[in-house]
Order: sequence, then structure tokens, then C-alpha cells
Amino acid sequence: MAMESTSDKTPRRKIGITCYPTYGGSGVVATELGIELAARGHEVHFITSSLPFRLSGRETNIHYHEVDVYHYPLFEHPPYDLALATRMAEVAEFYELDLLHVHYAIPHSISALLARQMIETQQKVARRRYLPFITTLHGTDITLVGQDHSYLPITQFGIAQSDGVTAISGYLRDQTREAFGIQDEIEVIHNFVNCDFYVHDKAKVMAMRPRFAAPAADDRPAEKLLVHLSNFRPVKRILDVIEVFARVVAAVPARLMLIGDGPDRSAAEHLALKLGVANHIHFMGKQDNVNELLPLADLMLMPSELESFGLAALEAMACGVPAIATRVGGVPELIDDGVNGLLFSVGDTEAMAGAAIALLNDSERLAAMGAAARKTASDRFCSSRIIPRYEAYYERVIARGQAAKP
Ligand code: GMT
Repeated sequence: MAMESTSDKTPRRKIGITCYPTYGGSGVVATELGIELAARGHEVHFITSSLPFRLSGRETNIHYHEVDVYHYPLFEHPPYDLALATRMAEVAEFYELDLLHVHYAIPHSISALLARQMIETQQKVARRRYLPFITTLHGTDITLVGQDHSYLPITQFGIAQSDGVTAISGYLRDQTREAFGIQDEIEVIHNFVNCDFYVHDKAKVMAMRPRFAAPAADDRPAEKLLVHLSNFRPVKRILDVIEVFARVVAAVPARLMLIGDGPDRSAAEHLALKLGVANHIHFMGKQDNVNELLPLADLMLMPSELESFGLAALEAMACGVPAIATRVGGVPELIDDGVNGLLFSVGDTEAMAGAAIALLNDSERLAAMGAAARKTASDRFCSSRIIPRYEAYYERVIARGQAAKP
């Protein structure tokens, strides 16, 4: 990516980013944010347990610091949170970071809080300073994990101690306030996508699509192609994806790309065999560069139990692929039912399949919905619009931190 400099008004900052580096929406957002910030001239330090999966580690302005957890036989559960806090403080001091930005509250906010305290109270008085940290809430850290009684008080504490808190949707902001009784400001900064990378390139699609769905021939119409992308956790309702697809394939020649992996994969394979559709499904496992795969599809299926936002749908929409999704969480902030996608009740696989069949048989409506999906992505959720919001928020938090100097 060509390196741009930030606008004159936005100072270049040194930012430490922590996230779960393996597959998962929060890690994707954190990594893409780091890449975008680096491209805008900021110095970005990833402080994570392994290299985030969308990074090569050789990008300009990006540094990677692995958190090494010491495994002593006494430690039944090696204290990752403490190793992380130590590394955060070390990196912050050595590179003079302006800010830590952690993604997913548990345990990252607590580690950042410890790092802030370590720097604020260190022995050499001259080196003491206030290192602010921002927590970005992504969803399951609040809606599932954070509300478990063993994690609720510490999640609440981590959020309250953060110098800034952002949520990836209005829904998640409201949920956080309600579930944790938090009155403080929570800035909504939606998920984003790089609209130059996530795009429908007709020539590339024509070249690649026949590998996944047969083109029209004399004796048969072209196969339609559906896609689902997730970490195959129960909340994604992957079995609903299979059920919807089985109904679709009974009515329309079609294939399904299942991108991702996780706990429900074997249950999905089992159901696909039982319903006789396994040989119509590409189980693709975890994939890098999903921007090359998503535009090949006609439709995305995202029947989740809950999505605080639904980044996978946004990525598909930017490629001109509308989603059939559930009316849950923050999804309606992205999908305008009947305009740029379709929304259904959780578990209503019959209605989802009926709508998918109707849409796949109406190429004009499908194309209009795909165009509207792309327009939504580019008008409201492109990185070029969202990253400046993070930059502005960083400045506000840094200014507040300077006022709190020890
Ligand atoms: O969806 C997951 O299981 C992964 C999870 C995560 O934190 O890694 O995703 C959440 O964050 C994404 C990025 O901000 C959102 O787009 C997803 O909607 C959200 N998932 C849920 O709320 C279930």
C-alpha cells in the first residue's frame, strides 16, 4: 500500500495495539486499523501473543512485539495477562508510545491498566508519565464473556479504568451501558473495510469463479454461488447455513463456499452429509485474503444468533455481495432490509431459503441489491471515513491524558 502522510492537523503518533491475533473479527479490525494507521504515517506497535494473521511483519511503520509467556511447572495457568502488561510497559517505555489501544476488553484492558500504573509509578521519577489506553469493545467481550458472573466485575472495572472506550456499533454501546451500568462516554466507531481492496473486479471474478461454481453450458444453467465466512462458533449458527443451503440447492443449481474453521465445523460437515449436499459445499478452512474469495459469490449467508456489527457481511457488501442475515444486534445499522440485503428472525431458515431462492432467480433485483450493498460500504464504512474518527479520538484521549500527568 502506498504510504500517505497524515493531514497536517493530525500529529503522527506512536500507538501500541493489542488484540487476539488469530482468526476473529476483533483481531481483523485491530490489524486492519494498524495497517491503515501505519499507511497514514503513524508508528504502530503490535503487542500480541503471535503475529496477527493478516500481517507479514514487514510493513512500513509497523513493529511486532511478541508476548512471551514463561511456563513454570508451578503455573497451572501461565499468567498471560501479566506477561502482556510487562511487555506493554517495556514497549511503551522503549519506544515512547503515546497510547495503548486494546481490542476486546478481557483481559487486555486489565493488562493495559497495569502497564499504565507501572509507568506512572516507576522508580525513576523523571521517567514517570501517564500512558493512556483505549479499549475497543467488539461484542462477545460484552454480550457473552463479559456477562458471565466470573468476568463481569473485572470487565466493568477494565472499562471504567480505560481512558477512552469505543464500541463498534450503537447497539453494543447501549448494551454495555445497560449490562454494566456505565454512564461514561462510549464512542461509537463502526467496523470498516478498505474499499480499494474489497471490490468486485469483473475480470478476476470471471477467471476464478469457475473453480467454485460451474458456468452455464449448453445443457445446464450456471451454478449460483453462496458464501459464509466465520469462526464457526455456536453464535454463528453454522447449521442454519447448511439448512438454508440445502433448501436452496433443491430449487436452484448452487454451490456454497464455507470459509473459516472452528468448533462447529464437524457438526456442519455431518449435517451436510445427512442432507445430501456435502458435495455442493467447498469447506475451505481458514483463508487469508478473503477479499479475493468474497466477490466470487452471489449472496452471503450470515444467520447469526447475535452480531454486534457483522464485519463479514460488510466485507462481502463492499465486494457487491448482499447478505441474507438475521435482525440482531448491530446488523440493522449495516443492513437496510430489502435495500442492500435481507433480514430475518434467528432460526427462520425456511424464510431465509425462500428469500435466497427468489433473489437468485431474479438477477435484476440481485444486481440492484449488490450495487446498494457496495454503495453502503463505500458511503459509510470505508477505512478512509472511519480511520480519521479513530485519529480524532486518539487526540482527545491523549489531550485528556496530558492533563492527568503525574
Ligand atoms: O464473532 C466472533 O465470534 C468474533 C468476534 C471477535 O471479537 O473477534 O467478533 C465480534 O467483533 C467483530 C469485529 O468488531 C464484529 O463485526 C462481530 O459482529 C462481533 N461478533 C459478535 O458480536 C458475535
